[in-house]
Amino acid sequence: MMTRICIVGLGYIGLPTAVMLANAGHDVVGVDVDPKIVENTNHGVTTIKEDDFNGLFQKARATGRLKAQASVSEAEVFLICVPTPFSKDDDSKTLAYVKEAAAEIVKVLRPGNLVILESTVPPGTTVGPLRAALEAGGLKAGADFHLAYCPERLLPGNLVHEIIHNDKIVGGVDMRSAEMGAEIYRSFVRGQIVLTDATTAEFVKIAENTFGAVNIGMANEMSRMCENLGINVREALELANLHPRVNFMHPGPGVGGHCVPVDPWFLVKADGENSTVIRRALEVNEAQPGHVFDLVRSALEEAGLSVSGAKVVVLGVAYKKNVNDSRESPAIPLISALQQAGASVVACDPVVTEFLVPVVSDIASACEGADALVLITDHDVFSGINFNSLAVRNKVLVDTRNMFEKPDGFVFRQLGVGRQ
Ligand code: SAJ
Repeated sequence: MMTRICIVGLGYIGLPTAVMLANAGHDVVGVDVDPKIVENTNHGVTTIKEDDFNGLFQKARATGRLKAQASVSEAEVFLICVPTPFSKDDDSKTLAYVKEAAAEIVKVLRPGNLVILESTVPPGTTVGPLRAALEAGGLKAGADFHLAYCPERLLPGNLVHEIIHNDKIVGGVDMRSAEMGAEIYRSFVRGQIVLTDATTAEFVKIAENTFGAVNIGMANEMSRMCENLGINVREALELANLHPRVNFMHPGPGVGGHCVPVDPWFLVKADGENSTVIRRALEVNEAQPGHVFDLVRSALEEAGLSVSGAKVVVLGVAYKKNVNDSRESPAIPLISALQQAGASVVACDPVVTEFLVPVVSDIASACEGADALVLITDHDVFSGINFNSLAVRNKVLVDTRNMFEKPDGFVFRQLGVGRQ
């Protein structure tokens, strides 16, 4: 059945969802406050670089059922996919965009409509502030209109596959709302669609990213232990993972991206008394770039150099391999620590084009005259580097992802690998 759907927020989640719904036969209007995004969407242009996405986007446009515009208009279903920024010392921004979206929707909300929130939010938001904002127009959620929370859980880099095949949690403020939400997603989701209440669904979303943060935090702690014990953390954790009920993730230079280092703070903020393990894991992960700095300093010292005055090349500024996204990347605090200690830093990343400091994409020219190289992101393009062909001034390499073998003649440090 064709439904008129208005999606507020045409970002990394909103636009792909709009595309899937239009291709499934719905009449979709996408709304964004950024006029550039509206114009681009209407001209078939997007910054989302994901396998198979562009084809689906162009197909949706060709149906004539996908349009973008600046303001919210009447629909049967409203989907909110806006950012929910987090700041440790200022809670006021988190729900600002959700509330703005709700205020726009209220103006056109009719009895029988369904409103779905996809953005990650503190548990209690849907039945609390969102419901209150939507009821400001006089209609009651659950009685006059329907309201559900349906979190996204898409992995950047595998978006198209996951938007179709992942299981979807649909949390309603009442059963009818959850059932109506499920019906919308059923038009393109092939994974299971599981119904629950809105607050459980909000909690589940954050619990998923908390699992990642705590697991990686444990691996990062163990990587320091292994350095002290003179063993290799990756080998140790791979062997531990042979146990049928153990599943360690990997240690690394720190945790970036817009989800894993951020979302668990919503739980810590909401219930600090019961989130000691979670808070500690976040702090361990946040301290990891400082540990990488120590590895760089100790490797430079072994080569008779100091950080001050050294030219240090940071290989990779993306938060993870093969993506052009550097949000919350551990490269950011590492670069600022190196600069504060007097190093001159060159950021080298053939995948990322926009970053806080200029990025050099050519590896050989970035490394010319370098005193130390430090690998932060394990992009595939770095795997073939022939270190001895680079015109470095001093041979020092720090590998935070266990990507390389020790190149001949180099002082070599690997995160989580102790020296025996
Ligand atoms: N990382 C490690 N060790 C690992 C895995 C990741 O240090 O074993 C680091 C990465 O280098 C990166 C960060 O963690 O800096 C996050 O990377 P990621 O690939 O785990 O996650 P994202 O942010 O790209 O996507 C996450 C995914 N969630 C989880 O892995 C728990 C995705 O499934 C979520 O739906 C998405 O966040 C989201 O939207 O919340």
